[in-house]
Amino acid sequence: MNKISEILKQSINDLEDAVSPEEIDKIRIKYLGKKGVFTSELKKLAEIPKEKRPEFGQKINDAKTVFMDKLSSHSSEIENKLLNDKLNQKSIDVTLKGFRSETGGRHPISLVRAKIEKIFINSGYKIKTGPEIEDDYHNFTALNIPENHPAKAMHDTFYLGKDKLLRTHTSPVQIRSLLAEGAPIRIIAPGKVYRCDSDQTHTPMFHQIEGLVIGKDISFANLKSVLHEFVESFFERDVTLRFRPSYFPFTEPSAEVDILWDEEKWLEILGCGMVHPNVLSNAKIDPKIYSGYAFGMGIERLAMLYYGVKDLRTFFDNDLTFLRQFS
Ligand code: 2U9
Repeated sequence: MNKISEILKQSINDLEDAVSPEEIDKIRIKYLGKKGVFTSELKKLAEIPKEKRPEFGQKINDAKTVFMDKLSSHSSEIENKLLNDKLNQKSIDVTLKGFRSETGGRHPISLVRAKIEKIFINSGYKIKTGPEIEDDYHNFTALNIPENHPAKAMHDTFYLGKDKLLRTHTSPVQIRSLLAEGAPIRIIAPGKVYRCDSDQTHTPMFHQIEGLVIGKDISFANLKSVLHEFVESFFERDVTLRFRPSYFPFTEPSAEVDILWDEEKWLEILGCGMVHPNVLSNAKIDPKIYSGYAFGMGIERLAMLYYGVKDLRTFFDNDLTFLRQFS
């Protein structure tokens, strides 16, 4: 029994002399390891008379508990001391400059979209948005593009199942606005559109802005002046426009608009026309009372001209070296 008290005393002394976690660990192994002092004492239980075993066993276990408590408290003390020493040695200079996280910039397509929106907002247009997943009626039928019409095939539609598709233009937004609000109306509809088409000049997703004005006595002359005004505000200079007769199922007459670039070549930038009477009727507007014009443009196309970007696909590569030029 006395020997156990001696061992405990010695083990506590050993712990008190220890100054590092490594030394603490050595002491733990010395006393509690497989061949450790307490372990060996427990093994000796078998050699002593049976009646004395419980008392002796209890004594060893009590001693072990005291030792382990001390080991744990002394170990924490050492770790705290080491941490405090470290903190005192390496004081923190709170006056040093911090690291500022880099801020991003807006994507060129967003910048051009905002620029176009601003021009039309200043002219009294309201912005309208709508779902990118549409149905056949709002994307085609209401726009005078009936079933089996070749224009429908032209649109390279992504179908999502029965009567669900990714809109091929933002025109369904205007149909929904007309049905909800009626005439007169003056709106622009910007947003993503989808066509199953991919090459150097086409991406499966791109951005459009379409405009729609319906009122009494709205004429093609109004359309021409609004678009001229818009193009000059956008490019911030005088621009020569050319209206070329064209065909869209939803407008009649229809035209494509070219601008004179570098005083030498004509570049197509948008399409437009007077809203087809069938489209007005489908949107519950009386074509005998109201008329209107509509136009549509691809934002990527305008962004390429505005910034001098040669390849459409660079807008979708997410290459930061390219994108940083616009922020
Ligand atoms: C309603 C009535 C008429 C929208 C129009 C165009 C002409 C047009 C193209 C430009 C380049 C699409 O992005 S592009 O490929 N768009 O030429 N869009 S008129 O006409 C409408 C829309 C809605 C109710």
